[in-house]
Amino acid sequence: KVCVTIDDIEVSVPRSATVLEAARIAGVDIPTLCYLELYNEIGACRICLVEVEGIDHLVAACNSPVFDGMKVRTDTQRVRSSRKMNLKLILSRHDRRCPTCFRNGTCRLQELADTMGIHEVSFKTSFDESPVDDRYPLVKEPAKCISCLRCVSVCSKVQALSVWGLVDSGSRSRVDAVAKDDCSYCGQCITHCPVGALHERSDVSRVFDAIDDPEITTIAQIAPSVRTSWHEGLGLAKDKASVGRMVAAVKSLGFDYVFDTDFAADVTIMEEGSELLDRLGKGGDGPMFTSCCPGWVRFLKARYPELVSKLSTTKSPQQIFGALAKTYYAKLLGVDPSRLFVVSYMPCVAKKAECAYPGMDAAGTGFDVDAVLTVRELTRQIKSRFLNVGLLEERDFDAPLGIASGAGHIFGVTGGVMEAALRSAYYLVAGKNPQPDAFKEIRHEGAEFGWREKTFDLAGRSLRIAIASGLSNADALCAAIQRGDVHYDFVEVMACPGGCAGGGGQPIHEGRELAAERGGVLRAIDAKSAIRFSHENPAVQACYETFLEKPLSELAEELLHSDHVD
Ligand code: HC1
Ligand code: SF4
Repeated sequence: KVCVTIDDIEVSVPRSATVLEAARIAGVDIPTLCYLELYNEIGACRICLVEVEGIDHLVAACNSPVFDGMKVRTDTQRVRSSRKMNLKLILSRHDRRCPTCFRNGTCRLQELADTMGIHEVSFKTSFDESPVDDRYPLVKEPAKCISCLRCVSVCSKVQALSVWGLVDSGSRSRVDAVAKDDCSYCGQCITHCPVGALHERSDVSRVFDAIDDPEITTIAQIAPSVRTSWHEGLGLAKDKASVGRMVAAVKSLGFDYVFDTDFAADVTIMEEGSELLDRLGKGGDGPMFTSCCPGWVRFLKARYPELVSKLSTTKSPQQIFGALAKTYYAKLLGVDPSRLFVVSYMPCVAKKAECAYPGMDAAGTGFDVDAVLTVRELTRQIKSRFLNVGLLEERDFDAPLGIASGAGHIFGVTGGVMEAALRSAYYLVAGKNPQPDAFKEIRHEGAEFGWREKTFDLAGRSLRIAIASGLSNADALCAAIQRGDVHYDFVEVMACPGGCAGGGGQPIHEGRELAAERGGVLRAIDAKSAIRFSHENPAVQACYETFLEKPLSELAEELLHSDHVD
């Protein structure tokens, strides 16, 4: 430990600490902009400048190490005016069209300009006027980029990809996509961008158009983890943000039916659990990979094409929902499936790409899922209708595609798909249920997500499983499988750290990672669920009895499986 003085406050801090960390220990707030703990400690923006006794120039607090006896001043006239000057220079290269920006209200640059008292910028303004390309689910707005390099760091360090890079030099240097085809569309660059330079393609108006069309029956499905975060951008207190109120809010937008993706997650388990036992029975070369995360599927195809055959052929719950909505449910309604418009509310950007993949058209209407909106887009929709959500009366999901088990709910948290699958696979092998929490050892404690492995006894049969979230963990796991260092029967991978709870379509909170907290909400919902097993979901049982017949039936294969080839 070393002794450091920050603005007359003496603190003892680890020798490896930075000035920023020491200040935080002392309870002194130093403003930051480009800084991202662990991933982007590069001092690029020069907003965290401080004065250090004995050093002539100001230093960036985020990447300057402390030394014993160090005396730091964080709020002198010189510090304040230098920070202001640096922020004005950054603002002069930014388009400053705040009122029409997706990040209006959640932008770190906007917040800093306000708190630092900058309400005019006299420098000549010049920003990158390259056109915006919105053909892809993930959109870059060059005019808003401040070259903080957070996207570059998150993409490479957390996701083991290098889609973003610094191009050109000098005053022309800027961040651009340098390996576009490798993009998994996980959206982690969006949730870590401090400004509006990166965002999802907006599909909001397409959805409102469908809702307003009297000829169209609109159906919404809501993904597991949306129920943990839908309120975050609305300023709605947690205790008011019940699942029933979320359903009421989505119904208020004008949908004819509001259903639960978690119903389809239960169907996924029926298919994927049966597929696993089938593959094990055939003694195939393991492991079987889960395939519900399109970010992971894109990553595997790009990085490890030789492992693609190990992906489960079972479609994701989003796509199973779409396929069943436009076949099974269209029949129940007596409506031509071409008159149905299915909208998914997802914590995910990659799902916008998934719904348009070849083969995701089981009903022959073009798309089984017509539009995918992120939680942020849901927030915008609710706000645009001036809904006072806190006063809405709670509503139930519609039946039957709104009935789900606890196993379906935990899909949205890392390890959840695995746990749900094991609960039903045990039943299929043993002919009786395990304890619902029999496989809880696979769960992560806290927010340190990574690669975990375990061997479970499945009624006398030993099953080696692994889970990973975050693509750098997935990368390490795939490399180990290829080297033959590890051997598993079943592997769950989610591209985003913590699973969909930490998804790239979730609300953004500068510098705060909420995946663990949101995941805990899903675990609590599971624990309180009357039904804990996918195979006990009565709506799923009815769907098989009256329509699909049984898991892996010819119809189930046709509607609910894909070979991931495109
Ligand atoms: Fe997910 Fe899934 S859990 S992939 O994260 O398998 O997006 O929440 O909807 O499809 O169910 C996302 C979440 C989601 C699918 C399910
Ligand atoms: Fe999308 Fe979830 Fe995968 Fe992230 S983990 S890419 S949010 S499906």
